[in-house]
Amino acid sequence: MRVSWDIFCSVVDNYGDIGVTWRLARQLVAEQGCAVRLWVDDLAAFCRVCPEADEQAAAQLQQVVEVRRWCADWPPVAAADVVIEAFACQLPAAYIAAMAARGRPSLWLNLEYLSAEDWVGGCHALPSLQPKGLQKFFFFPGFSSDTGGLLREAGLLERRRAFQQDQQARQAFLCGLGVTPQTDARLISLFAYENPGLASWLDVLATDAQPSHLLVPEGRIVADLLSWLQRDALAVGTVLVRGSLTLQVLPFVSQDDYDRLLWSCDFNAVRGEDSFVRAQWAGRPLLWQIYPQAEDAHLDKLEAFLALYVAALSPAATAALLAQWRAWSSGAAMGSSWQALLEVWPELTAHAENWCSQQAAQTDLATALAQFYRNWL
Ligand code: TRH
Repeated sequence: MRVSWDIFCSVVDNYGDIGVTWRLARQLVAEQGCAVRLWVDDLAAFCRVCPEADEQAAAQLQQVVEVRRWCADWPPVAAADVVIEAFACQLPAAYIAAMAARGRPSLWLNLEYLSAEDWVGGCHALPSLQPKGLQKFFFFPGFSSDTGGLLREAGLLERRRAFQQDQQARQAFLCGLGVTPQTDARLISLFAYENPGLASWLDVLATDAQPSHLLVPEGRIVADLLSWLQRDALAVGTVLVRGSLTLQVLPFVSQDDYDRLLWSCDFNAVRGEDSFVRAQWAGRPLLWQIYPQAEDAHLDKLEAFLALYVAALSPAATAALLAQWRAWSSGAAMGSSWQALLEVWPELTAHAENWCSQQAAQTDLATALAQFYRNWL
C-alpha cells in the first residue's frame, strides 16, 4: 500500500506557499512513491506555477498529484497517513476529527518557512500534543544538518550542470522565450518585489563597459522598471535598449522552465523562499530580496543566511556581497555595491557552485519527511 499524504496549502500572497507545496507534492509522488493530495485554496495561484492546470476544477490530476480545491464547504474525506499543514495554515475541524478517528491516527506535520537562524535546529521535529491522541510535529527546512534540509529533486544538479554545459540547449531554451542575448552580454534574471533601489542598479548597468541583458518575469517589480523607463507599459517580449542595458519582460513560466531560466543566467535576483533556493541550486551568483515582515523581522533572517553564505569568502567578496544584499533588501542605492561585486565576480561564481555542492550534501526535505514518517511508525 502506498503511503497517503494530504498537503494543505493556504495561499497568503504571492507564489511561495503554492510553489513550495506543489514542488514537495510532486517529489513525494515521483521519488517516495507516495499518493499525494494537494489541497489549495487559490487555484489561480496554482495555475501560475503549473500553467497546464484548470483553475475551475474541484479535483484534477497533475503530474500524478491529485490537486483539490480547498473550499470553506469541506467535504467528508478519509484522512491520510501523513498530513502536512503548510506554513501553519488551519486544517478544517472535520478533517482533524477524521485524522483522530483512524485506527492509527495520522502523523500531523506543520511545515515551517525557511530560515537560517540558529534556533531553527533546536526546534526542528519538536512535537506538540494535540487533543484526541494526535501528535503534531514542527518540521523546519534549513541549511544545516539539524534541520529538515531543502527541497531538491533527485538528479537536479546533474541535470542542471548538463544543461549549463550544453550551449545549444541553453540557446534553444532562451530562444523559446524570445530571448537572444548578445554573445558578450551578462544575462541577469530579476524576480523581485517593488524596490526603490532598482533605478540605481539599472543606471549603473546602462553605463557599464560590458553589456547586460536583464530578463524580468511579469510581476511586482515591473512597475519600478516602467518608472525608470518613463513608460506606461511594456508588453511581454518587447526588447528595449538603454545604453549597455537590454531589458525584456518575460512571461511567468512553469516551475521547471523557471529553473532553466535561472540555469541560463549569469546572475539571478530572486525573492521569498522557493526561487531563493532554486537560485542556489543553479550554481550562479545570486541576489536575494527577502520577504519583508512587520518590524523588520526579516532582517534577522537575512543576516543569519548571510553569515553562513559568506563564511568561506575573501574579505573583499564578503564586503561586496554584504553591501549589495543589504542594500537590495532595504531599497537603498545599488550602484557602488554592484561595482564592488564586479571586482570579485570570478570568486562569487566559483563560490556559488561550492555552496550548491555543500548544501546538496544534506538530505533533501522530501526524503527527510519520508524518513521522519518511517521512524515515527
Ligand atoms: O512569490 P514569493 O514572493 O513567495 C513568498 C515567499 O514564499 C514568502 O516566504 C512567503 O511568506 C510569501 O510568498 C507568502 O517568492 P517565492 O517563494 O520564490 O515563490 C515564487 C514561486 O514562483 C516559486 O515556486 C518559483 C515560481 N515561479 C515560476 O514558477 N515561474 C516564474 O516565471 C517565476 C518568476 C516564479
